[in-house]
Amino acid sequence: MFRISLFLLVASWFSVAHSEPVRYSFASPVDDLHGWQVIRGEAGFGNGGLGTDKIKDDPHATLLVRSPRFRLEGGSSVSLKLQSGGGGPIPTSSLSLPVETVNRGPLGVALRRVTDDAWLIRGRLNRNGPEQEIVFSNQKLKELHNLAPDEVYTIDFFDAAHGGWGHVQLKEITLDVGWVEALPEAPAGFENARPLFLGVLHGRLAFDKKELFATPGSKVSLTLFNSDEMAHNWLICQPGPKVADELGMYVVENLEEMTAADYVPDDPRVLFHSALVAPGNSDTQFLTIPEKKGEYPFVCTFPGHHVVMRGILHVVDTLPLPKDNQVTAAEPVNPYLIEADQKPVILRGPLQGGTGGHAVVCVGLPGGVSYSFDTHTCAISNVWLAGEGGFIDAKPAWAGRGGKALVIQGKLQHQNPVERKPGEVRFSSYLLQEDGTPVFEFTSGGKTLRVWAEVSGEKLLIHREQDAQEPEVETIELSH
Ligand SMILES: [Cu+2]
Repeated sequence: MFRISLFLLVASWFSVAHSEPVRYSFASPVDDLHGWQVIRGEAGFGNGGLGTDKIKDDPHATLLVRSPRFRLEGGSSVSLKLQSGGGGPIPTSSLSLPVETVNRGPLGVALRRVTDDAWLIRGRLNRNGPEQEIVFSNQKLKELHNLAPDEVYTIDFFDAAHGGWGHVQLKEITLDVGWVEALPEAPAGFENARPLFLGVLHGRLAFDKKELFATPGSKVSLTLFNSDEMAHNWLICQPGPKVADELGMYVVENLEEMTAADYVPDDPRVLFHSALVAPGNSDTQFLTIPEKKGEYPFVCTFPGHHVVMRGILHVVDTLPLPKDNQVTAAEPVNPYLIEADQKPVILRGPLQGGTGGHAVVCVGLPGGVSYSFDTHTCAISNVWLAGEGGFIDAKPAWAGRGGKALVIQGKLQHQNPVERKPGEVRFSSYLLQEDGTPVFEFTSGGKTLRVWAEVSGEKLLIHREQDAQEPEVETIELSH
């Protein structure tokens, strides 16, 4: 009979934990938070996704939006699509997020451990502009799951920036995780209790945390998830170096009495306690933290566990920033896709795609028009429109050992078939005009020539000037 009821508990737990990947689309005009919560600021839908509703670059209250709670499983995955501003460095905890935006403040997403607000994986756009995908490393998620299988997380999306590109939109997120069932309904007065979670390290007689923190007199909920193979509980005790040991020993020495009492001694030093939590089950208690600051031991009193299965609840005036060395930043899928967002970008190197070459200068203009100048033939060799991910993929050239060619991204509009004989022309240099675009200078038969390109409506005008005479102009039609 006992075996059967235990099985049912396990079954109910895991039926909740396992689910299909969930894809949240925040693309406007859907205008639906899908159960996410606005923690700070004002959320709005515009510009193709979830963000602030203010005039985007102006100062505003920091926006913080939070996903429902989940646990990681062995094969969990998280991917997000963001667009617009890249923002500044992201702090290691949501507790450090400014209340009001700052110039070039943080914008982005993070994996938040609920109990201490640590942002363990953080992600942001690596450039301003169109949609980019950010994927949290599956390896990192797996490591976190192995470290603490019962741990509870949220995804946080935030905008704490103003100034140029001081806004961001969350367009879509796909989460393949184990959803955490809702906590029991809070009793009156505990509606805003801060949720704390304890889990168990499998087979190691240890909680997944040695420390918890709370402020004097605050309301918290404390949930014990137990995915271990044996039962556990927690007692929070009066401060004192021997209290946890003495309560634990009392249980061991009075087993018959204590088994009937779920291993909770009737002792005034026990301030709070959980139920006895069977494998695969959970228990939530709502607590009012004592007014007196101090170090309150928490301990499992299942017979014998108290020797090692314990920690400290610190009652302190200010919640500390989480101590953690596991924080990582999420890389956008390909950070080497180069884009010109605010001013022209110039890259030199061998080029692949179109009329390739070994010594090429590539120019990407804001708006997507891109071209290359081949320094051997001294001609504009390719004209193309940047694609979704930018105008050049620099990964082969820059990643790893690098040294390979830059790769044209997007739609080729024009290739220059001109082939000059070696020695016919000699490249000198390029000079930058006021708008940041280059003028290429070279010599041929003792004469100085210049070439530059200019966008005019749906056309690219290529100017060729010889010895400061009136330039001739070639027009290349651009089709999107
Ligand atoms: Cu235990």
